[in-house]
Amino acid sequence: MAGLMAGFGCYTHAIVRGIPTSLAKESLRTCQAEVDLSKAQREHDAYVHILRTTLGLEVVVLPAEETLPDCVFVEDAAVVCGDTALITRPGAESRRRETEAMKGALKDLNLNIVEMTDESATLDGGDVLFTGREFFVGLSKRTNQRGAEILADAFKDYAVSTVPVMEKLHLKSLCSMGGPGLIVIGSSEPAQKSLKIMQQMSDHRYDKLTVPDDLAANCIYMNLPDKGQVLLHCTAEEYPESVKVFDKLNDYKLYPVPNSEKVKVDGALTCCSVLIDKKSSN
Ligand code: M3B
Repeated sequence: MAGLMAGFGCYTHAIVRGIPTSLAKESLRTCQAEVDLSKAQREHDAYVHILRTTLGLEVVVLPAEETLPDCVFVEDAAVVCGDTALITRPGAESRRRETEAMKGALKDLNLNIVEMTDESATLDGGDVLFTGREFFVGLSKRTNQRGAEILADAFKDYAVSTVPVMEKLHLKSLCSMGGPGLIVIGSSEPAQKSLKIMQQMSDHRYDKLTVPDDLAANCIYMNLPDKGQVLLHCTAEEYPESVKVFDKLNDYKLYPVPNSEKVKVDGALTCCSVLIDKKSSN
């Protein structure tokens, strides 16, 4: 276990992307809500600042593209594990071209690129949970079985299991990893059902951290050389009850990250970066 999980959460690089003006009105969303664009920009700047300045990652910023209103949500365009990058085929037609700039950036970082060319396959990175020892892929409105199969072909060293995503947009709308072997999970019935399925499908016994709000379960764990265990999570302004749970974590450096605007268009913390460990890949 120690061997298999060693290196989980270690990152050297992050890819992010600017917010286009078109996000405010044209980005896809499950609920109608008015987005304050300049607040969204400020929050995104703060997010990038934490990655680059506070945590010391090498951050590659792709330019915003007006014709791609959802392009800031880079997580959906690629899945990176070790030295392999799978370029996805996003489930929403309007998001397909988001992968072009992502592919260029991942090539520049010398990763092995695998492309999802099969036109029957769809996959959004937001449906992919990598636990350090296996993948869970949410089958959702955006991700299908064929997409999960292609992911399994791309990452042959790991088991891949599928989980139906009920109600929510993506698997990671209700969970994420909070550490090696630790699944952070929301309290709703669909979230709890998804966790049960993941537990049933795995040979491993995961620890769990349950938070009251599903969206608060989307956080970013890192293990960095000079910082130790790091968790980027929601703020007390947005989800006070869930923050109480994070605050109990010992041995973690906790960073609350404001995300009041991007969340209105279904974007959470993991959505806005693709994290890469170049130390593992060369
Ligand atoms: C969100 C895309 C929003 C498009 C990410 C993961 C879960 C709640 N308007 N994409 N990857 N979803 O976040």
